[in-house]
Amino acid sequence: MDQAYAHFEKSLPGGVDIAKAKESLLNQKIETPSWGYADSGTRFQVFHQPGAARTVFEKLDDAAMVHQMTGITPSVALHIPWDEVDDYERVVDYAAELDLTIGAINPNLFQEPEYKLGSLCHPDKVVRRKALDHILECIEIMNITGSKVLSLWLADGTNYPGQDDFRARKKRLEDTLRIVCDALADDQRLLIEYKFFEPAFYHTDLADWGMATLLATKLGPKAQTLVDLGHHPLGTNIEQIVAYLIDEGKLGGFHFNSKKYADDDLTTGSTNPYELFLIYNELVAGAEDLQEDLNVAYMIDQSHNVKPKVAAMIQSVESIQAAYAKALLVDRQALREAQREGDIIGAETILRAAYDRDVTPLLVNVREELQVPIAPLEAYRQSGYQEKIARERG
Ligand code: PSV
Ligand code: MN
Repeated sequence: MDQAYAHFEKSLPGGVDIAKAKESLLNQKIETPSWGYADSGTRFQVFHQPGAARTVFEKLDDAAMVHQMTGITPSVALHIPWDEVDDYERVVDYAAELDLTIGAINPNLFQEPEYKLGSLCHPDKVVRRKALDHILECIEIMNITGSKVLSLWLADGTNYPGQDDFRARKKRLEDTLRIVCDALADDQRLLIEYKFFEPAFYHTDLADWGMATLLATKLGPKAQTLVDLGHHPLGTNIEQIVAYLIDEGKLGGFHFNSKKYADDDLTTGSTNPYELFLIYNELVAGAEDLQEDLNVAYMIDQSHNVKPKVAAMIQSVESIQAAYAKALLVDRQALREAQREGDIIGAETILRAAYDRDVTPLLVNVREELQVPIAPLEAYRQSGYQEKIARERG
């Protein structure tokens, strides 16, 4: 054991079980999104990046690099049809050669001309059927890729008051998603993602966690809620939403990213690391109190419009890992005591002490055990991979 780590362990409060914290970090898994490796932009401009992945295979190559550097990103989410291929077995085999698996399948219900008035909520049943068929096709893909998560973001909404009937749309959505849930195997889950606006600007059919969770509850155990950190109005207390969903057994997964204004899709922890820590604090406390694995799909959902993509992903993984490490170091017993006694300053100080802690020695220790570089981002930047893909992919 090196000196820095020994010193780190000695400085921890008595209530922290460091062996358990280390075990949790060794088992942490974060899924990266195929689309985070490809060119992306805003509605104003897409800035092409030399070396940006052009095919699903190149996206997997990049994801494999992230996994090689971090050791905790073994699966990749696909977006259909962005990642559409004739032969998904080939994708699975290619991923396996890279030590990766295919994770969540994301249907795309927002880029066809027919979806102008919505997809699953569209007033015309022919369009609803098209959207449903696309999801059913995604379930078939899941069956080939071995994916357990169908990740559904519904872009449906209206732009003007009176444009459509809220209740009729709600009913259409419920009816189609029942068919979707029936088509899923018992070990597959539908994760329902909400977002309060965009692309629709008057109303969104699944605007917040309450609507998503109400629907998931009606749909039964195969359906859960997905929390995308960028999908809330400013000032929303996301950690409270997370706590509620854990308590209801409805927290299905995350889309990690960071925002300053709306759905900015910036790299996780870049503008709000304390919020990320507070979210992990609820996850750790929830798992401890319930004494069970919460079975949450931890996924990143970012577009790296200006940052180099692979480096941005590694940077995000490091931020998430650090937030988790800090949350694992909260002295829970002391926190509970402070809460019982109404010691507000004491309780907050306990949280801040964990947040302010330098977890580098712990993460170095974990990375050594995972047999990955002790400083993944730095190692990546020195690896020459970025230059290589820029050269090879043009
Ligand atoms: C929508 O903003 C979203 O968060 C959904 O998860 C999409 O599938 C993803 O971004 C990619 O556009
Ligand atoms: Mn998302």
